[in-house]
Amino acid sequence: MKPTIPFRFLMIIMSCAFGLGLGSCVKERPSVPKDLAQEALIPLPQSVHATGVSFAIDKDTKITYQQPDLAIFATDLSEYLGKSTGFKFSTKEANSPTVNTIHFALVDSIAQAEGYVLNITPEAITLIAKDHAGIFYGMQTLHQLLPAQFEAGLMTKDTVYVASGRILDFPSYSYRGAMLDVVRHFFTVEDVKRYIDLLASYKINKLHLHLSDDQGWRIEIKSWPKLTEHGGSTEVGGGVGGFYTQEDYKNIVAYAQKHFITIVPEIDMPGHTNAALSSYPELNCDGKAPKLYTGTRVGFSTLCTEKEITYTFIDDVVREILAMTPGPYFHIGGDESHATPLDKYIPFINRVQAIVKKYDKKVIGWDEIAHADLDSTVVVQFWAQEENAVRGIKKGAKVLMSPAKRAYLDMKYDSLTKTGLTWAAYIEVDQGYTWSLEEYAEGVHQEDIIGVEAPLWSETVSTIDEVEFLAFPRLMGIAEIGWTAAAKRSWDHYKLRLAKHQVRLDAKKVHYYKSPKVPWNN
Ligand code: TNX
Repeated sequence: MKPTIPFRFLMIIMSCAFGLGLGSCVKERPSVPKDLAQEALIPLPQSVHATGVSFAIDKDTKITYQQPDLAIFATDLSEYLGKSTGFKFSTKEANSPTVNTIHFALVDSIAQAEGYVLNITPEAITLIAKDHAGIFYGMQTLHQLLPAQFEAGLMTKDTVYVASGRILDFPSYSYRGAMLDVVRHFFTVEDVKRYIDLLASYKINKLHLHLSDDQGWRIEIKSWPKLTEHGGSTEVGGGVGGFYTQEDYKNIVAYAQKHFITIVPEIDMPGHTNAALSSYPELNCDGKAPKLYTGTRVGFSTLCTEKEITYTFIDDVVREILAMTPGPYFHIGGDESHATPLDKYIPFINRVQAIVKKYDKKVIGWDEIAHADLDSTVVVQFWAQEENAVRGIKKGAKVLMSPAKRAYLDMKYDSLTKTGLTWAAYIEVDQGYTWSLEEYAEGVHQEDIIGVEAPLWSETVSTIDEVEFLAFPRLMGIAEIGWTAAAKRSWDHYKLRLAKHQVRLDAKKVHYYKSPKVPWNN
């Protein structure tokens, strides 16, 4: 039986009165929100000033933009608002906002890249930024100020109100990333796009794809076709694996670009290379190809660092991938090369760095690469050993923060979590949030750090639902750590905002973990 409205109302009152569940008394978002400071925004903006009234979006609201290259944002917003209201919002170029408009403009007065100012008055909403990314991020904030039904495109057929005030916002760090291991288990182009949609809405701007490992090779290389034909044919547990054709990869890159996300491709070497070694015997020092591997051990494989063919191979792979990669980075892996002696590892990493630089790209590598020669263009991705991060800094490199104990999304939440690993820690939602980049490791200071990245390794993860379960809500906390100044963040405030996001996560059909640490509304 479908409960009638009065019955549902009574139930809510009763569950409040009898204290059934912590969150059950939390008030619904008022239909005419007036206090901008009470809105649950994630990541929290750098500054919010409320003015106590609201802007009404109705059938006469117009969307304008100050120059032609902003037309796309106006069209996107018109479609987004149109889906849920049924109204047709006109869009046109205009110098300044008039009454009942939402207006976009680029200005020189905003200093920070990706920053924006969202000014909401009863007359107009103006979104100004220094660059397109800033307009995009202001738009993500605006989405979070609208009712959650909009996330699902559900009809409201009504005037919609946005609380008035001024949000001045910019990221603390320029690198706010997530990593997906598409090797241990393969994820389709559609899966990756779904992940991109979710990342972008929390202002994450990098997606690092771990494209090769012992268990598979996931990116088509035309000059070495067996890498995917043979090396892409399996995954952990013996499934059929899979790979991205070059067209698939370009498709992912283009989709990411539209969402202001830079793809960072990784080819892990000299270790984590069994799939490549199995595809081409000449890459092995003994000239013999090992069998494909579907287990989860690490550290047993290595490219033959003394053979010239190895460097021809790497040059071909790097060249083909970079020809399709507009972003500035190439990730060379470099982790857990236990089968490569250090005196061979160092010259190997040095040569590989030179190959990447030849194609005018910046090198990123896991923290072990700090043993090699580095310069100020190199980024050391700190995951395990603080002394490697410090070693890298002393050589002039920058650091990307991914401490496994806090930022690894493949770690279980607690002992009851079904998927995931435990080698670094259990990471409950509060554990994943209550740390800061600049205070995590001694000798790693704010000026050394380019940002944060949350890796999700997929040994135990084989569906996008499982990816979402491990990533959400922890990734929202990581997004805030990268965006919002540490001094402005607090778990007590964050957990309330997170609870209010439950309706949005539900609307987006995200398979998130209902952590007992969060006072969810239902
Ligand atoms: C360590 S983190 C690895 C990966 C595993 C991961 C599992 C890193 C650079 N290497 O090969 O998948 O642990 O959590």
